[in-house]
Amino acid sequence: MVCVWAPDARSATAALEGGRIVMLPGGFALHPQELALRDPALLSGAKNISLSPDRRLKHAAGSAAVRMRLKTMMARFAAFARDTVEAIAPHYRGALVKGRTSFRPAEIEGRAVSPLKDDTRLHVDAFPANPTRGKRILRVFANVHSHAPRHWTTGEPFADMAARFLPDLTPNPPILNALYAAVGATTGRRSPYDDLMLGLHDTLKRDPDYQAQCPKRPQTFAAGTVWICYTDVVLHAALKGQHALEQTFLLPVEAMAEPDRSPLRILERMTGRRLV
Ligand SMILES: O=C(O)CCC(=O)C(=O)O
Ligand SMILES: [Fe+2]
Repeated sequence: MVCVWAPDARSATAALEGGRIVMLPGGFALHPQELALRDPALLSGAKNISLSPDRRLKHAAGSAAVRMRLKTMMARFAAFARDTVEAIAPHYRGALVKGRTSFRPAEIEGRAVSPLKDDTRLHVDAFPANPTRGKRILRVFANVHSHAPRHWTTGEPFADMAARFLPDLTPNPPILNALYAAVGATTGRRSPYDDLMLGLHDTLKRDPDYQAQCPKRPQTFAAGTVWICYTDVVLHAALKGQHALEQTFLLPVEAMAEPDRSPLRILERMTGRRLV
């Protein structure tokens, strides 16, 4: 079973750390004045509108009033997401580092994107320009469509996938990662962990045989539902759907209930070396 419905606190933390998706029947709804924001015309030059933790809105078109409404809606979702994670996984209280909030008003299906940006291909998340240096990527999603579900597929367990692809990957020479940081191509220096995670992300998306033949399971998120998972271990592809909100949190591995289940520790065991 990949999805778990509204578990109690101990089991939610264990489910998330075990690579499951925790689903909640609701809890976040748009306000009446926000309904009209569900409009792909508000996107400007990107697939998502984003709000940074320091409250800068990016990739949003529209008047100052519309942009203010977007900001208010996204900030409200960010607060909801934190309250929700802290309620279902109290173990993480005080340790969650807030990342970006995103609003996704475009239909996924049929969108033209380059292979590496194509989230309809199964992948684990890794941020090319924002290395996490081992921190977990925990994401909260809400389907705010009036009625249509959002469709994902999920794949095999992380360790099975990593066992298949890790032998072909080598971390960058440290000098290259230092250079990326020095020229501002990355925020902070990439670690070997970041190299391997991005390597897995890219290798998966570029491998049509794996995409076609790997184990897959459909996941449907009905309009109104909220779901939470560690997208650095859950192999996922978003196939179809429109109008979602998403909040990213980073969590230090030491703040997990079971740090050994982190991709950092899994990859360190598999490679026999320290990766951060
Ligand atoms: O938009 C979605 O439903 C998920 C897309 C995705 O793969 C991601 O945000 O990491
Ligand atoms: Fe993803």
